[in-house]
Amino acid sequence: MMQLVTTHKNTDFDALATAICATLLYPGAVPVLPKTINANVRAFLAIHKDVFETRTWDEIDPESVKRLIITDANAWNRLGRIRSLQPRKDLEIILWDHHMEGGDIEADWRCQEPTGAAITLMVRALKENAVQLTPIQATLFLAGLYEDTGSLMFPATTPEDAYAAAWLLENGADLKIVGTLLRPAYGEKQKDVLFKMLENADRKRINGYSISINKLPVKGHVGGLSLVVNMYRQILNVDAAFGIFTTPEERCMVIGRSDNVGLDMGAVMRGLGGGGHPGAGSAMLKSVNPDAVEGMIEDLLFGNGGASVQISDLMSFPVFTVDAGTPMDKVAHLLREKGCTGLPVVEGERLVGIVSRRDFKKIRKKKGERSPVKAFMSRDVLTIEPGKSPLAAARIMVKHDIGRLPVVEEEKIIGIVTRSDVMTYFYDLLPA
Ligand SMILES: [Mn+2]
Repeated sequence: MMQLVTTHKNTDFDALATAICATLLYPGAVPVLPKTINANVRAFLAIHKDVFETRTWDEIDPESVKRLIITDANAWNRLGRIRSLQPRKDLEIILWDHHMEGGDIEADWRCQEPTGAAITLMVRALKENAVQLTPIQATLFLAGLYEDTGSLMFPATTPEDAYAAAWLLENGADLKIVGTLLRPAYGEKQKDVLFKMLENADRKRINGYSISINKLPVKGHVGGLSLVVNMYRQILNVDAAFGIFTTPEERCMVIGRSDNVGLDMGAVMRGLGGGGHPGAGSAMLKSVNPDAVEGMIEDLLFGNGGASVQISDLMSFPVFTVDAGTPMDKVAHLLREKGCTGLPVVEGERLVGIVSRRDFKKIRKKKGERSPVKAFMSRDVLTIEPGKSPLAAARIMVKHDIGRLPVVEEEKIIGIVTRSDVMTYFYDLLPA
């Protein structure tokens, strides 16, 4: 029985690792790689030709294939020419993948879970079957795991990814080699693009987020652009950076990178017909005006139901307030009853001040307790608008050492956001 293994186009280390790993779990299976392979993976294969034998689709007799094992991909259009097998009814398909969305491959058997790297799922099977690894295999698998999880730092990383990494290290994976394999492909071409981007760099602030959208024509194929966009983002120190790269063939490649706090690149890129995760995403567009793409990005980020998290998503409401005419003894009673340290003071719906426990020290005479709160409240109240970012709220809280911020829209108080709301958000504890 002829068994083939294949994986996705633009093969990265996780894809190669899973394809090679499949040959261990399915003895006799032949790995067939797509034509487009990432530069660093290609370099690795050139050196390890004798250790990891792979084939191209031309060397295979399609009729002889009885079983197809697909790794690190769940859609036919992610595969190379091997997808000409798609109409075959008698083909047994086995699928190993960690992408959960957008798949159209109907497998007879599948292992599909949202781990950080696909190789993690297959390491589980290696452990269960007590498969022995050579150090070179362990090293390749760890390179795949580290590449897809950003060395276990990407937010999609799961505990099992870390256990799998530990097991691969136990089995002889060499971190020095992994380091060389994953060293980013930052060469002359990439340097050129980065310098040009920096020349016309501009930053803007929208709703408390800092972003930069850079439009640049490029000639021919330039790899490693997502790395360049990420370096650009770090140098500009913005929450998100976008590169809109246009080619003479009227193609437009959009790449977005964020620092993972509040701006979802995957959501933006899905809106442009591409994909990705919160930290990184990309999309390929045909014959569009880069200025129009810029507008679309801003709309996808900050328009209604946009890809940015806003204060209005975190704030509590309705807010308990006191009227400016309320006597202080009644305010004291309310504070005790509500168990809070301060209360916003309103005139009608307009926020005019805030009263806290320490304002009671200003009361000198006994009859002061009967005076209205507006005589003792503090009038310069820091507030935030509902469309601002959680980060903007955190900055104000840190700078002024305050624990709660009234959320104000057109002078009306519509909610309150507390230090714990902001913390909860940053630690992803929002109720689903
Ligand atoms: Mn992967």
